[in-house]
Amino acid sequence: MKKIVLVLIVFVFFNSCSKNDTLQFGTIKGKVKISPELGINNYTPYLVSVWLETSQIVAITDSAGNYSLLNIPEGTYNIKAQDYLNEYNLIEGKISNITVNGGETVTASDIILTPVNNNVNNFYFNNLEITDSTGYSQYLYPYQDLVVSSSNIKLTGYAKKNYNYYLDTVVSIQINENDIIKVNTSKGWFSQDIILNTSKNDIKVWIGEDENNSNNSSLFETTLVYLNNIQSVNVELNWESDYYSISAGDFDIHLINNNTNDSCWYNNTNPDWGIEDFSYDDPVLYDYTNAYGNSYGSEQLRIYSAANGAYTLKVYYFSNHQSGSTKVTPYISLYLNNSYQTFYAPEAMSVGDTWTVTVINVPFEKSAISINKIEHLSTNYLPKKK
Ligand SMILES: [Ca+2]
Ligand SMILES: [Ca+2]
Repeated sequence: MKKIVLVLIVFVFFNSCSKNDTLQFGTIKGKVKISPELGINNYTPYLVSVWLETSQIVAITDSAGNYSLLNIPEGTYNIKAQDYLNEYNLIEGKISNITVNGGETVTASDIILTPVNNNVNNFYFNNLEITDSTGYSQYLYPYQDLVVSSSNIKLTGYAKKNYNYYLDTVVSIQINENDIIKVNTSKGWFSQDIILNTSKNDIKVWIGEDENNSNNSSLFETTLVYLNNIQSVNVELNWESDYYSISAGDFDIHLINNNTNDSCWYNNTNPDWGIEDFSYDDPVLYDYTNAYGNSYGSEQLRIYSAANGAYTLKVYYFSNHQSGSTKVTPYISLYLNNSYQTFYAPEAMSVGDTWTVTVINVPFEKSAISINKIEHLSTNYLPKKK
């Protein structure tokens, strides 16, 4: 034991003597490479910064990735190197414990560059768009309902693994629950013809071949709506009185879905009819203010494209907000796609009367048949105002 301690003391003594005598300098040479796991074959580590940790000594690589760190005081060092694959992707490498002796040149092991943020935003899409048969293009946005005019469309975009600037990848596309389509990218770009179902199409696009789509970081979801046969409904309700013009009275549109017996009216202005969670077949009721600023003005009801079925249109005379006249004759303008009809109540109505105007059949095989029947204070089936 005593012997070992003595040897150590002698070693320290000689070592410190030589340092104090003259400061010695050496050189470190080496090479910077990119990790082969990234699959980036044509990366050139040219003008990459290389430096000694805990010193100001820096070098820049030549076009073969070689560097020389000069005039390094004797000692042991860590060496770092950094470069950018592109504006987003910093790559970095480090080697440790390289010892330099005075007057010598050390050849260090290669510095291997890998992405700094390997786990952050690994994947990304750009310029995802669809083009229909007429050449009309629209960009896609996540969780959007986008209406397209044909069932055959082209889906194009740019897809990359973030750190992998050069390597092409595979994009997987799934429409509703159909088979997954796999398409190779070319310099990141891909293009695929797809066929849509009528109405709603849930689109999923992700980077990679993973069937289970477990890597959700790359998942892009949106909805494309193809309506091959638009059945638009537009109802406008107006009325006049013999005394106070349109301010007299408050009439309400009731459009009843005969399949479900649900009514769209001012207290149920936007029910989900037809396909669930799909807005294009839902009615929307607009209750306008009148010339006096009251909310009981004219009313309008629209369906972008109604689901097949029968819809009964009624008008209810809720109340007369004016003193004076109570007898009022409302009228309906009905647009079924481009065909237009006007219906007048067959007689002036009193408060509490219900006018059954027509039944609208979808698809529109013919114009809506007028029923034009008024029931006087006899109906309790229409919802009451709260
Ligand atoms: Ca009303
Ligand atoms: Ca719906």
